[in-house]
Amino acid sequence: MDTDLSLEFLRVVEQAAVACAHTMGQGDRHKADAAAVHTMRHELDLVPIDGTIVIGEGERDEAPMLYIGEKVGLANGVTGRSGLGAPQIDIAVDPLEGTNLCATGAPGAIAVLAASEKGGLLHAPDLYMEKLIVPQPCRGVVDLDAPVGDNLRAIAKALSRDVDDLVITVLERPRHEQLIADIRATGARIKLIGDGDLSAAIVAAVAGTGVHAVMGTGGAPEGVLTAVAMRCLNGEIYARLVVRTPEDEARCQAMGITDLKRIYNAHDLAPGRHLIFAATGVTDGALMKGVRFFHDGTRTASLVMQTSPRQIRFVDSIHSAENDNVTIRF
Ligand code: VTB
Repeated sequence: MDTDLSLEFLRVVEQAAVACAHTMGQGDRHKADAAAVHTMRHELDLVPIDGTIVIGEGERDEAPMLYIGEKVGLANGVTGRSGLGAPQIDIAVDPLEGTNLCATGAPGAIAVLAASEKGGLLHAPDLYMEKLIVPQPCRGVVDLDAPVGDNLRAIAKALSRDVDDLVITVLERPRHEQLIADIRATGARIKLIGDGDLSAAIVAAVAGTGVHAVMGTGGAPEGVLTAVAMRCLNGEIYARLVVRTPEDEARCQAMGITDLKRIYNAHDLAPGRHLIFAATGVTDGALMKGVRFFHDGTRTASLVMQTSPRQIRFVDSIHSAENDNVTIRF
C-alpha cells in the first residue's frame, strides 16, 4: 500500500475530529456522531483509493453513511476526479469512538480509521467481545481463559513490577462487577472508564502511560480496530465474540464466522500485511490532546501508524485560516 495514504487518512480523521469537537459537551451523542460520520464520509471520497467499508456504522438499512459494504474513495466518489488505477483498500471506521465522552466533554474521545489491503481485516459482526489487551512485553504470557489473578501476576512479572503497582483499565459496567472484584482482590489498581476501550487499549500498549492492560467486554468492531493498533504498536489483544442467541449466531454465520468460541489475537483480527491506523483526539486523552479552537485556526493532535514500513507518528497539526495575518505558535 502506498505510504502516502497514511497522510491522506490523517486528514480524514483530523477533519472528523474537528467536526464533532464543535458539539463537545452539548449532551447530544447522536449529533456528535453524525458530525463525525458526515465529515469522514466526505473526506474519504477525496482519498485516491477504491475503498470498501468493512467495519462501519452498521448494516446498509440502519446506517445512511459509512455502512458495511459501502464504496468510498476517489474511484467511487462523486468528485468527478479520476480514480483510475486506485488500489483496493478495506477500511474500518469508528468516526467518533466515545460518543458519550464527546457529548459530556469527558476525556478519551477519538476519531478513528484503519485500513489494509483487500482482505486484511476480519469482518466482525456488531456483537460484544471479551477482550484482554496487553503491551508488548506481556505478549504470550496471558490467557483469556486464565483466572484474572494468574494473568495479573504474569503481566506484573513481564513488566518487572509488583501486582499492586499495575493499573488495569475496565469499562464501568454492571457486567464487569465480578471482574472488578477479582482485580481488586489481587491488589492491582483499576482505572474505570465510562466509554472508549479502543483509546484505552492504545494507551495500555504504549510504555510510560501508567496503564498496563485493558480487561473486559466491549464492542467487537472496535476489537478489530484495536487489533490494527496493536499490530502497529507490538501490543496484543486476546478476544472472543460473545454469542448468546440464535440471532447472534446467524449474524456470525452471515459474516463467514463458523468457530464461535475462537480466541483471536491481533494477527487473526487484522491479518493484513499493510495496515494503517489513524486517530485524532476529540477530547483530551493520555496520548493526544483534544481539538483546540482559536479565532484564527484549529489545532489537532493525532497518532498515525503503519506496519510496513513501520512508522509511529504523533502529529501536531495547525489548521490555520487562509489569511496572512495569522500568528503561528509553537
Ligand atoms: C461501549 C464503548 C466502547 O463498546 O462500551 C461499547 O464505550 C459497548 O458497551 O468503547 P455498552 O453496550 O455496555 O455501552 C465500545 O464501543 C467499544 O468496544
